Amino acid sequence: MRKDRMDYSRLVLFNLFLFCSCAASPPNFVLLFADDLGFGDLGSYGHPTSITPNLDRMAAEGLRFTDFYCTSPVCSPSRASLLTGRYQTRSGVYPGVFYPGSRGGLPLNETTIAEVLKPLGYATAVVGKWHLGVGANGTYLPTKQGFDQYLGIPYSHDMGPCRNLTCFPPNIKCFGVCDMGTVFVPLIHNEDIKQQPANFLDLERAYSDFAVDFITTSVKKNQPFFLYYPADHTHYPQYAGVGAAGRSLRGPFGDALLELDTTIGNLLATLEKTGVINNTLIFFTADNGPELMRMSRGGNAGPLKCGKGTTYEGGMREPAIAYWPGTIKPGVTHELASTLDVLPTFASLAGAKLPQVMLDGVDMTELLIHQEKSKRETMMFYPVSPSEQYGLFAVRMGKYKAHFYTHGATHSATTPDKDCPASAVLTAHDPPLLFDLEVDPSENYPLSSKERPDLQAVLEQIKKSKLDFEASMVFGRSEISKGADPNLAPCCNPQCSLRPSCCHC
Ligand code: CSN
Ligand code: MG
Repeated sequence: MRKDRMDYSRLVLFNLFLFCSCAASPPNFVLLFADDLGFGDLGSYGHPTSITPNLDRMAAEGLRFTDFYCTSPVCSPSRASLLTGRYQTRSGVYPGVFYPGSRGGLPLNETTIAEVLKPLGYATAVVGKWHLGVGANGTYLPTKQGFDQYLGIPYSHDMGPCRNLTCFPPNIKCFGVCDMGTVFVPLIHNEDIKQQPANFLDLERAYSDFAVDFITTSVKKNQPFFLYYPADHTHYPQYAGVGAAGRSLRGPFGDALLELDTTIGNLLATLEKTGVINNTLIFFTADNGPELMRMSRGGNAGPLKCGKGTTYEGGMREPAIAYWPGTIKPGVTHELASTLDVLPTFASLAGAKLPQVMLDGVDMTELLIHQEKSKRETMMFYPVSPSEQYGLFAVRMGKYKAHFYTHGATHSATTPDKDCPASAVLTAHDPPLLFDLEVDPSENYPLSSKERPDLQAVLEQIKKSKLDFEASMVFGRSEISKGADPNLAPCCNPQCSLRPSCCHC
């Protein structure tokens, strides 16, 4: 009797062992984040002359979102929300964006996706444009925020002299002007400046090689991995190396986008070659809408109104694709989703603990894998410079969006729409401007509750949701208002005497 029991417990142990060794290892994550890319910029989102075969294949074979939002119409706040699952107002990454000598950064007590995954043994790396601060002695670099490795530029590549930025044909100066009064844009490896100025014509190849090496090494070590690739492309001034320069029909923007798509192709090929493609979720989206002020050289919001800098749809609705062969079925979803939802989704898929803070994101797992309804009911729109005084500029609930304030932006100037440029001054709307985005995604035709008495209830519900949300919002101390100190701008030659130009190695 006693012996039988022993055997039985042995059998249980043996089965447990079998189960554990057979169960799939936690999935890998590749998070692709384009810069200043509009809703209408990908081939798969309708652009007639963009060349994006790899993203288009991901869109065709994965889940393509039509109603996916970032949280800010500019860069740094949008990135803070992506990595923390929290509106930028909580973390303090506002107003506007970080600059080369910025004193602040994404606060170190915020928990990033990398920090969520680290306790489970993930290898973590970021390659590309960080833009969440550098600070004194690299206080805010990615290696201080849960990433094992980093290769990239610390902020936008127009935040430095463009002198070394050449476009097609090679050795022609890029169109436009950049920030001349600061240091050359450095290429940083982990915490060290590797090049200053960064060699832009070779940068995408360096990124691709670094990312391919990171994937290959992680697979060899049998380690699950998280690769975050916030691309410099397609931010102004658009550039491309020799492989892509002059190859698109769309000029420098098309070339930059083609170069980004080519890197994505390299990553897909590496995931296939190393045999992990079926255990990897690849998620693509972008940080904010197109910079319409660059005219035909900028991005395209497709059917959406205005672009970067505004809380109209063009500023914050983005292409988004979830690709995971064998797990995510091909399709298109019109469900509401956001960059805020990436952290809870990755955490859920990995079996990781959520940070014990107020999160604004919801888990998209059921939506991705079982085509269930999104748990997200609302999307809140903060402007470039959020304030407690004005609060939310707009709220989307279901198919309706209500604008409480509208404001044009320099970044969205030059189109025929008079609501987009900065000359469209800050305007309060009471009653709010209400649109049905299912029938009017372009926000052309405000609905009137005089003609449609049924809408009164919708407006009341939206107002209540706004009040509840704002009551729950505790503004974090503003990191960007800490200002900038030119001596904090990254310099490869720190003792040199003629800053910023002597920061050249
Ligand atoms: S952003 O672009 O960093 O991608 O948002 O390169 O808001 O004043 C935005 N801005 C320079 C920029 C300035 C940028 C601003
Ligand atoms: Mg941007």
